[in-house]
Amino acid sequence: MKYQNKHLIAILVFCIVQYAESQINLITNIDGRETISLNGTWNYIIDPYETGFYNYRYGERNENDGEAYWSRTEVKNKIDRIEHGYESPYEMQVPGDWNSQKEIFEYYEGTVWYQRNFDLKHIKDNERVFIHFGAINYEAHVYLNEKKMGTHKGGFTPFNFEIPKDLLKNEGNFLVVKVDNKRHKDEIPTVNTDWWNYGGITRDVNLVILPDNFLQHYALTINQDQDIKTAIKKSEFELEGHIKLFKSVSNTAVTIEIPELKINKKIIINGDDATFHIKAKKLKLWSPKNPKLYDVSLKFNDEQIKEKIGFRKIETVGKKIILNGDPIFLRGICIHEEIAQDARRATSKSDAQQLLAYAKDLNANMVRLAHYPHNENMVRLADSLGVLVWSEIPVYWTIDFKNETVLNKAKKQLEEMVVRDQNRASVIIWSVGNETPVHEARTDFMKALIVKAKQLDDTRLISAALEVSNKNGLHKVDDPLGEFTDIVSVNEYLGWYGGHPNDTQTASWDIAYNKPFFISETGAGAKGGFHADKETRWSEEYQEWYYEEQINMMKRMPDNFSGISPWILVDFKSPRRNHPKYQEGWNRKGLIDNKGNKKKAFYVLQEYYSELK
Ligand code: GCB
Repeated sequence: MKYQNKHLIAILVFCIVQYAESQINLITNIDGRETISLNGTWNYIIDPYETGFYNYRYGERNENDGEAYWSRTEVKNKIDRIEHGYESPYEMQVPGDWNSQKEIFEYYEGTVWYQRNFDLKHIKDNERVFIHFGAINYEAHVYLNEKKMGTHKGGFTPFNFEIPKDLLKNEGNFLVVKVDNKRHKDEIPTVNTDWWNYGGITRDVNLVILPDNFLQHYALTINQDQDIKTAIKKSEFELEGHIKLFKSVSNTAVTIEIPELKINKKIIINGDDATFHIKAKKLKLWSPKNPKLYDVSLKFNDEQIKEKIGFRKIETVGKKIILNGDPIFLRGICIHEEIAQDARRATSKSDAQQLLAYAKDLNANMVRLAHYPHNENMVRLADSLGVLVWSEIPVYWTIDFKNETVLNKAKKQLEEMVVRDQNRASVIIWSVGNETPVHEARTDFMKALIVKAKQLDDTRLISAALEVSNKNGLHKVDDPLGEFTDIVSVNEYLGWYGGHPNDTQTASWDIAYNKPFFISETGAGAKGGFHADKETRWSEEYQEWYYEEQINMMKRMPDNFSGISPWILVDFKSPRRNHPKYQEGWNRKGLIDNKGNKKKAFYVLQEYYSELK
C-alpha cells in the first residue's frame, strides 16, 4: 500500500504490527470446530420496563434475586408468588430478528429476554466449553444457570464467553440472554440511521468444545512485500501469517498443511503467538475470474482445524487499485443485510446465496456490505463465488466524535470484524465509516480508526464513504480524511437529493487526491411497478433515466476513477421513509423491489457492467 501522507506514516511507524494483535478474546472459524448448535426455538419475555433487570428502586438486581429474569421459576408451593416465566406460546426462532417474527415486535425497541435449556454430556476433564454468538443487536447480557457469563455491545460482530466447567450440568442447563436494541447517542451506530433497527439474536449461537489450549485465531495470506508480478512469473510465492493460541506454550509446534501445494510446515511457538513465512510454488491466485480456494489445515496438539483460503494481493499503485498485479475496476453494488420479501434480517446461507446471486446477475464483481459487518455466511460465500467485498463498521453520520469511550467502542467493533474475516480473500477493503461530517474532532476520530485498522491488518485497503460538495456543477472532493484513506470514496446523489438527472451532463469533478477514486453510493428511489414518464419522481422510468445519466457521467470521470457501488441492490425497510404511497416505510432506491422484482434501472446497470467486463 502506498501512503502519500507523511503524518500517517509517522503514526504508523510506531504501531504497525501485521495481523490482528488482538485485545479481544474471539475464537474464529466456528464451523471448523466441534460445536453444538443452540439455534432453534427459544422462549422469550418482552420487558420494556426492564423489570427482570432492575428492582423497584431501580437498582440492578443481584445474582441471587429470585425475581431477576435470569433466575429459574419453579412453583414449589401453591402459595408461591412468581411473576415471570418462560413458556409456550412465547417462543421465537434463533437466529432471527424479533421484529419480523411476531406482530407485537414490529416497532419494538427495548429489552427482550431469551431463554432455552440444553444438555451437555461427555465433556472431558481437559476440555473447555465456550458459548459463541454470531451477533446480537445491540447489547447482550448472558447468564447460565443463574450466573452471569458476560456482556457485549455491538449489533453486528461476534463474541464468546468461556463457561466455567463447574457450572455446567449434564442436563437442563438454563441459558438466558437479555437483549436490548435501544438506540443511544453514545453507541455505534448512534440514534440516527437510515435502516431498520432489527433487534434480537440475529446470528447463530453455538457451544464450542475445545481442548485445554487451542488455536484461537490465525491469519494466512500472500506476503504483501513481494512483487507479485515477479512471483507470478517465477511461480514462487511467499505466504505469511500469524497464529494466536489461547494460552502460552513453550517449544510447541503448530503444523500448517496445504496438500495441493505440497506445503507441510511446522511452526514452533514460544508464548501464545507467532508469525511465520512459507514458500509456495505453482500457486493459483484467487480472483473474481478464478476464485481458487485451497484446503488448509492447522494442527496443534490433538486439534485440527480446516479452512478454505484464497491467496491474492490487493494494493494501490498511484491512481489505480491493483489486484494480483493488474488494475481492476470495481463493478460494485451496496447491500443491506435484509431479505426484503419477508421484511427481516438475512440470517442463513441461503439468504446470502439469494443476495449474492442478485449481485452476480447484475454482472457485479464487488459488493459493499453496508453499513455494518454482515453475517459470516456472506463473506465465505463471496470467497467461493469470487465477489470482492467492502466491509464496514457502523460509524454512521453524526456519532459522538468527541467522546473517547465511543471511539473505543468503534475500535472494538473494527477489531471484531477484522479478526473474524482476516482469512477471506474476498474482503479487500475495510471501511471505517460512512458520511461523517467534516470537522476536526471527527477527522481525528476517523484517523484513529484508520491507524487501528492498519495496525490490525496491513494486507487490505482502508476507506470510508465521504461526501462531496457541489458548487455550480463543480464536484469537489477535498474532505481532509481523504489524505489518510487508501481509496478516496464518496457518496453522490446528483439528480436525486439536489439538481436534476440532466445536471450530470455538465458536472465536472475536482478530486484533491492523487489516488484511486471510488463512488461508494449513487441512487434514486422508484416504487416497483409504478410507471410514468421519466420526469415523474418515484417512477421506474425516473430511476432508469437517473442511472443512464449517471453512467454517462461515469464514462467521463477523471483517470483515477476506479469503480462504483450504487445504492442499493434491494429496497430496504427504514423508519425514515414515510411517503404513504411510494415508500410505506421502505427506502425505495433498490434496483430490485421488496417483492423481488427487478426494476428498469437494474437492466441499465447490468448492461453497463457487462460492457465493462
Ligand atoms: C446515504 C446513506 C445511506 C442512505 C442513502 C439514502 O448517503 O449512506 O445509508 O440510505 O444515502 O437513501 O439516502
